[in-house]
Amino acid sequence: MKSIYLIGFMGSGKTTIGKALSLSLNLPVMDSDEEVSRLTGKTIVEIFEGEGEVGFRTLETKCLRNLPVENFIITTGGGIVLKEENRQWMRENGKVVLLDASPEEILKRLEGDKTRPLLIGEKETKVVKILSERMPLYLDAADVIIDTTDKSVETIVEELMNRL
Ligand code: SKM
Repeated sequence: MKSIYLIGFMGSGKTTIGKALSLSLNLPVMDSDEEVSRLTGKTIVEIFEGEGEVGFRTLETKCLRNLPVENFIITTGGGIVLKEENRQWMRENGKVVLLDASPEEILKRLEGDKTRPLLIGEKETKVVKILSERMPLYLDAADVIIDTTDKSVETIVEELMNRL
């Protein structure tokens, strides 16, 4: 089967759902952020500090194209949809699932998380702003949309499996 790309904002649950889905479907999972780190030997924070967001996006696009397009679950960086070529790549090569969550839920899940360079400072304002700017791009890429707000991991995975 074609790979399943999980997309969504930081804190939308891609990593957690990716692992649970991997067990349910018996498919391995890979993560685009982890691939970027593996390729460069640097953390995402270090890449943002050294090469800026533009440098990171170039590496992210390169890594996306090297991830398997069959029989894998691919969890993606929250901004992977910013590039039209990435949205197109995922649409053409896999099944794209958007994990949606309200800004309130996202803020709750990201409490104390210091690994997100784009959210340094006024986190609340930034989440609302970036999420609303990106929503059209997430919707453009997605084949399936799952609202994760106030749902258990089991419920989300069950819903997702029914809609694949
Ligand atoms: O890919 C990382 C990075 O921190 C950028 C990002 C974003 O733009 O939403 C999300 C993270 O997964």
